[in-house]
Amino acid sequence: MKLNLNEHPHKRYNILTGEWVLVSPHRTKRPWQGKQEKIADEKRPLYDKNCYLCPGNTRASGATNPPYTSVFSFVNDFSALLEDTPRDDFEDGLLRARGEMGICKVICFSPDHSLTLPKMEVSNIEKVIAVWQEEYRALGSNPDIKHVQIFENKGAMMGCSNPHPHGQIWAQSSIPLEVEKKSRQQRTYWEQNGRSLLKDYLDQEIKLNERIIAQNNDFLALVPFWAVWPYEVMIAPKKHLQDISRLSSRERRHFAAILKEVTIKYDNLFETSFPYSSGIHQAPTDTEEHQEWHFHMSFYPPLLRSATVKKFMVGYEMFANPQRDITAEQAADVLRKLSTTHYSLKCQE
Ligand code: H2U
Repeated sequence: MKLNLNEHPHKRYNILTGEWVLVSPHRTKRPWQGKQEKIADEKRPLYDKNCYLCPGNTRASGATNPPYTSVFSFVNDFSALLEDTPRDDFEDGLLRARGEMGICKVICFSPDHSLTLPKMEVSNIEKVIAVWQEEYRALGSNPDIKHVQIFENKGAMMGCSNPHPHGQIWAQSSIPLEVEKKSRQQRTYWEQNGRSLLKDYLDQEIKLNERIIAQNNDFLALVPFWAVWPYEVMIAPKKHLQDISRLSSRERRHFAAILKEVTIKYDNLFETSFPYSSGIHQAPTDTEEHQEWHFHMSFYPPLLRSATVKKFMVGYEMFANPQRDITAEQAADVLRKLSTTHYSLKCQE
């Protein structure tokens, strides 16, 4: 019998991390008697006097937000990493620790409390990307900062503490685990082939056209071959760019456009404000050149079957290995076919 990736249990290799995911396509045939319901979207006002992130409001720390009219970034009042931190090593027998310094920021995407990325104008998403670029440059130019992690937790299901559209940046004095794995894999490929690992992968995906869900002149959005989360998506530039600071204004516009397109498709999937954690992986900001790095943005959404039924990463996933049932190709097919008009605007089409 020959291995059929649509039928037989198999493992897929993640070229970026060097890890494997177990895929069980035959399990999608099992009966499901769980919940299927939709949840009504909460209608949010443009301004909420109780929101810590709305313009002009007082935050939990007592600081007051300016009456901002575009993107607004500030140092997190409850930062997980602090600038003024000893960076000594601690050793006691088998116990080891090390001081870690860093800077954490909150980025409000818009003054409008009711918005989310899929509902924002492309021109305003461009402004968010411009702030990500500035922050990456500014934080990364600090000689103590070796890595700048930009991310968004969207939805209460993902631990987001406030529905006001916002993301975070954690910049720190060492390279974190996920980034270190991707650095190693990309560096090895660069040294062996003199080419970018992710660029070669994207070129192969363009040829195969099985997992691509959206594209424009400068960007691709696809469900990676090795996706772990049911509707995981990666957005990456078609050109080899190490980090977001290198985007031209045209590329930034196309990045904003594809971000809107992907997040609209996500909302349309279960006709709900789709929860996810998204993050940008890009070249570390240590003193190395990092030619091997190809920046990309990944979306890890938990929902599986409806607005309320999520994939649980428990049991086998916790103790052994990540696992998925629907294949990356099935997920890509569903996402590709979804409308690029937000479901809330359907009756206005
Ligand atoms: P999350 O929704 O992803 O948790 O991000 C919100 C961040 O905003 C969170 O890290 C910070 C929290 O510490 N925050 C402030 O800095 N000031 C506040 O007044 C409220 C929340």
